[in-house]
Amino acid sequence: MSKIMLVNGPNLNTLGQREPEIYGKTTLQEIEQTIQKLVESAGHQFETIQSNSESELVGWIQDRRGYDFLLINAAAFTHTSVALRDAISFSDVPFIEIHISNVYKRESFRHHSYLSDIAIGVIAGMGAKGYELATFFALDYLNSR
Ligand code: DHK
Repeated sequence: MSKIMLVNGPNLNTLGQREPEIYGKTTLQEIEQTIQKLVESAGHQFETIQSNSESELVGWIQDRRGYDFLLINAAAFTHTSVALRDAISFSDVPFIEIHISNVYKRESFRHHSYLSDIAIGVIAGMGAKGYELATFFALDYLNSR
């Protein structure tokens, strides 16, 4: 049994209400429930966190050093946080970087990520479905280890 973690960063608690033309109408709770079902029905353990606090996310990821797989939408911290990058590197957990929107079609400050070059892969622009696609990848990855 592997441990898969889903991490969501700042403002993603407002999904469903926040700029639905960009982020869609699916709520974070719906996303978390969908991913939990996928992970648990494959026989793995699931844990999730959403935080608006960089410090809380860093602490949580540090504490999960050696877990098996991380699915992370760091939201705005993607573009700003060396601290989050360092925590993920320390945790030594393989991960997929997720973005709901296609960040490359948006403002140029969203084009840079502090995480992409240390991620296994990046999913952007596929809406809430991106979380499911990342989970399918993670399950496959863990199966083939
Ligand atoms: C979510 C955010 O909150 C933004 O700050 C990022 C990302 C994009 C997303 O598309 O999921 O720039």
